[in-house]
Amino acid sequence: MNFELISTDSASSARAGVLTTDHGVINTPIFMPVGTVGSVKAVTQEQLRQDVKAQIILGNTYHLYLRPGLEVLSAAGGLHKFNGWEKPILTDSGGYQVFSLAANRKIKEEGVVFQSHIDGSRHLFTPENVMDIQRTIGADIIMAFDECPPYPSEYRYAKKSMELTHRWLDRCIKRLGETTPRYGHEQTLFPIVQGSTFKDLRTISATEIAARGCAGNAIGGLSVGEPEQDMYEMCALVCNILPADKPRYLMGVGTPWNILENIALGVDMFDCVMPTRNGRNGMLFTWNGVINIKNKKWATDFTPVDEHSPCFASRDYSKAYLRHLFAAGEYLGLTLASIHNLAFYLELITEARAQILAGTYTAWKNKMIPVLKTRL
Ligand code: PRF
Repeated sequence: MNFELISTDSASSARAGVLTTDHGVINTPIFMPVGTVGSVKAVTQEQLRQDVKAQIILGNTYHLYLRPGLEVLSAAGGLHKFNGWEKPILTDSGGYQVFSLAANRKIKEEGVVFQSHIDGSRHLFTPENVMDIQRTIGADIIMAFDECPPYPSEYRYAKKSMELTHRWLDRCIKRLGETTPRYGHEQTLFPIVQGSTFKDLRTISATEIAARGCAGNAIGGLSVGEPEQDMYEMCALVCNILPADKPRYLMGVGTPWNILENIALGVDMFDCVMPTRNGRNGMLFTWNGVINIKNKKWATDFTPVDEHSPCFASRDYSKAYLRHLFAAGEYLGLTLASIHNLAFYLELITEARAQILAGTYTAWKNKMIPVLKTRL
């Protein structure tokens, strides 16, 4: 994997770059649609390519390991072959899902014992087997196995958890070094900074993670319920410590305005379920602000969902029609809302990149944020 920085904003830490993987090039900053089980919910791979213009998608180790399982993924020749997505894939390590989804989880030095949310079966995730599983899935970017402490956490717990995450990281690095890619393409490890909302812990964690010299770095443990200002403060602190010549990935963030603010702090990569999950719930993000499409006020509004978007799902269907689809419980509503929101996120981040390249990012961001937050 190679990362080339093209431009840095003069008034902020925003950067534009190019990340090259064996499955293709990613222009940064980038948003990665979430395809938890190897499918971005309600959206086809064709639509992701053509309409959303996704450059990379995310999968989850936890879900893919439980279903379809490693036997099927291995026989398929990896996730790219299995789901027909030939562009880059990043897999999260399960270090987050095991805490948010699994039952009866127990954290030990060795790893995490948990029960499947599907059938209650018992499993053990260790840094070593999580590396092996991600090798088998065949992701281009592999995440380290971490613990994401809840918010709020006691200082003592956050410190112990962070230290465990660092020890697990060294085991991840060792295991990955002892194994080889299964399908011929390169697989790159991103370690994850933790430390909850404690500045000294974040400083220690970012310093430790930077010292490992990995090809890219991630920031975890944010957007877990802390005030937005705390997220920005931690993100700024960590970005100032992580190496400037490596991509920085802020995990699980966030709203359109969160993304613009964190780009200004030096983040290059984002993922979040919000455009798809909230979309399926009728919440649409547009260039004019936020729409609740279920609202009665749209019943006879025959204007496009978002006239500023080139995407068919935003331009060729009216708010009234989409509201009707939601009211009638039609599957097409879920698909159109998901495609619209994802296309919007990709348009927004593509425009952010253009503004960085033009040297106008900060002024543009400050003008855009109040518009994006408007409740229509
Ligand atoms: N760790 C991992 N995945 C994550 C997170 C984390 O801290 C978050 C936190 N926002 C989202 N996804 N492994």
